[in-house]
Amino acid sequence: MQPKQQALTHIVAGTLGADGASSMIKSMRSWTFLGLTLGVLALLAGAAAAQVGGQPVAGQIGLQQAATPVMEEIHTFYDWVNYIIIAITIFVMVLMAIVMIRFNRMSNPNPSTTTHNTFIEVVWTVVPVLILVFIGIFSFKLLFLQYQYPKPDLTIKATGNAWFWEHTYQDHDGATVTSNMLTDADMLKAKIGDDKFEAQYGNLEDTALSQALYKAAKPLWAERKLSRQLAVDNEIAVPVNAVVHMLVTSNDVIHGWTIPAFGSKTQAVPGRITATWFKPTKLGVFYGQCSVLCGLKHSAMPIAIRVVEQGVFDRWMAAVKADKMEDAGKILASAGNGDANKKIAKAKAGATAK
Ligand SMILES: [Cu+2]
Repeated sequence: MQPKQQALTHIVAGTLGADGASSMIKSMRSWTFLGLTLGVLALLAGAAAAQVGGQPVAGQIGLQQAATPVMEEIHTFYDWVNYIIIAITIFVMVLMAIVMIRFNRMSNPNPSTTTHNTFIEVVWTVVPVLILVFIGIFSFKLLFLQYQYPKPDLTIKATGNAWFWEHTYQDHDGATVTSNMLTDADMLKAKIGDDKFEAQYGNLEDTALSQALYKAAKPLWAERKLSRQLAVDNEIAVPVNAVVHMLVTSNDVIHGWTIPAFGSKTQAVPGRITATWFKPTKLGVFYGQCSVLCGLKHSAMPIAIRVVEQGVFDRWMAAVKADKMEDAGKILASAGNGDANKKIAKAKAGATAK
C-alpha cells in the first residue's frame, strides 16, 4: 500500500472500520481512475474541437472556441465554475457514501436520537452562501464586461424577419445585406441548373422530395466546404480586431441574434432596439442561429459572419454598395484565413514581447 493511501485509509477507518475503509478506498481509486480517463478524453475532444472555429462540431464537449476577448473570459469563468461544481459533487458523494456504509441498519443498529446541531446547521448554510457570493462576484464582472460597449469602429443593425436576417451597415450609407439559409435545393440548382433540377425533382413531394434532395446534395456541401443548416447565400463581413456594435431588432415576431464564438447574444424584439458588441480577434467564418423559437422556419435563419482583414472588408463593402452581391460573395470566399491567423498570432506575440 502506498504511504499516501495508508494515511487516507487511516482517516477513513476512523469512521468506517478497517475493512469498510479499505474497500471504500479501492472503489474510490477506481472511480478516480474512471474520472481521470473521462477527463483526458474530454480534453482530447476539446482539443479536436478547438481546431475548427465558428461552429459546433460532432462530439464537442463544452463551448465553442473563443474568437473575442469576451468569449475568452466566458471560457475561463465556465472552466473554474466547473471545477467548483466537480469538487462539490465529489464532496457530497463522499458524504453519502459514508452515511450509507457507516450508518446503515446493519452497521449501526442503535441510531443516535440527535435532531439538531446548531454549529453544523450554521456551517452548511453559510458556506454555500459564501461559495455563491464568490461565484457571483466574477459572474457580475463578466456581465459588466459584456455591457460596457467600448467605442465602436463599426455599427451594424441586424433585423430579424420570418425567416431571414438583414444586416444594415450604418457607417456605410446604410448598405444592407439580406441573408437566406442555403438549402439542398439551392446547392443542386447551382450545380445542375434550374431546368435540369425541375426535370429531376419536379414530380417529387414532401418527404420523398426532401430525402432525394438531401441525398443528392450531401457531397456538394463538402465539395464547397459549406456547413449545411448554417451556410447562407450572402455572408456579412467585419474587419478583424474592430469593435462592432450590433443593434438588434425585428420586423415581425421575436427572434434572437447570436454568434456563440463571439459570446454575443441578444433578443430581436419588434419595435425595440437591443444591442450587443464584439471584437473578433480571429479570421474565419463564424456561425450563429436564431435563438428564440419564432415559428415554422426558426431553424432556417442562421447568421454567418466572415471576419476578414480591413482590405478585404473594404473591397467587399464596395461590391455590396454597388449591389454586386455575387462579386461580394467571391471576395469573401477567396479570403483565405489559415496563414493570416498565424500572422495575427505572431504579431500579437511580438506585441506582448515588447
Ligand atoms: Cu427567428
